[in-house]
Amino acid sequence: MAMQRSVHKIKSWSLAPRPELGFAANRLKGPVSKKPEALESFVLATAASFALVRRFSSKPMRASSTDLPKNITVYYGNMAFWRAECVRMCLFLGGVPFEDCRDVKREQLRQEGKLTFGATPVMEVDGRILSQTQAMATYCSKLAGMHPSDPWEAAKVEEAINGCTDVTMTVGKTFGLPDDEKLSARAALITAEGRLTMHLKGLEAIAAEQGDSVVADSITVADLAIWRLCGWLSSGVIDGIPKDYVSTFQALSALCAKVGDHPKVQEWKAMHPELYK
Ligand SMILES: N[C@@H](CCC(=O)N[C@@H](CS)C(=O)NCC(=O)O)C(=O)O
Repeated sequence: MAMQRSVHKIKSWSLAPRPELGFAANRLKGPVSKKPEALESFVLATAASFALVRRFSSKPMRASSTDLPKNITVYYGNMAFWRAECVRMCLFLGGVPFEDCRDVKREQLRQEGKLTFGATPVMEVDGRILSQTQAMATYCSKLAGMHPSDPWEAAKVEEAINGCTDVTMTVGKTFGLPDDEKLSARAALITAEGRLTMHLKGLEAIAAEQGDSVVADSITVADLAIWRLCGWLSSGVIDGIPKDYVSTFQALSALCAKVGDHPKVQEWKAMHPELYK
């Protein structure tokens, strides 16, 4: 499927030293020269390089089109489950062309040696296979220019995606239960002290740090993942999890509303009306 690539402008930045970075001087292990002027130039040069890194790191960097792989295929069923959907949507939002393959059966993928860990989603990138949601999300987020280059923010993205995995594992454990045990097990999960509530409180805390997103002022692959995770939990398809359960988490609700309002997200939903009614 050919996707239109968005044009990114790179804002200019200068190497001018920033006085607020004077802390760099305090972190030096020792002067390279005893001469005060040499020390001063060393400190200024160090401060300038810190300034460069800080300015650069506040902007996500999209891989240039020459860095992009030639062929990307994402394999998963025709479901908007967060694992595949955050990966697909991340590529879509970043204008990275990919083939969205939803009709190849798991058995065929297995026979073709594409299921490294036996599970989906997986993606094929110029003939190589990548699996595990976390890895794919980070990889696609980098290709799409949506991955924070600030290490802390990047870690928060990963933390949130791991939180989505915790939720999935906890809910997933109830799927195999006999019907008469399933509802009571899920009722226990959603009490104030329940395990699902505990996981969602974690995601809520992450979103609440910025009010309505994982990272300030930008949409990340983690926001997409949380949005779809909450969509799943609120869809009414999981018997015993009431549709309004997630709405009790304010920051998560605000995050979901914000992601849902994003023009590219609306565009994506319009492309898949059968999944987003
Ligand atoms: N650790 C994997 C788990 C993926 C996973 O559990 N996928 C499900 C579908 S959403 C699956 O393929 N389950 C079948 C199985 O594990 O045998 C990941 O992070 O992607």
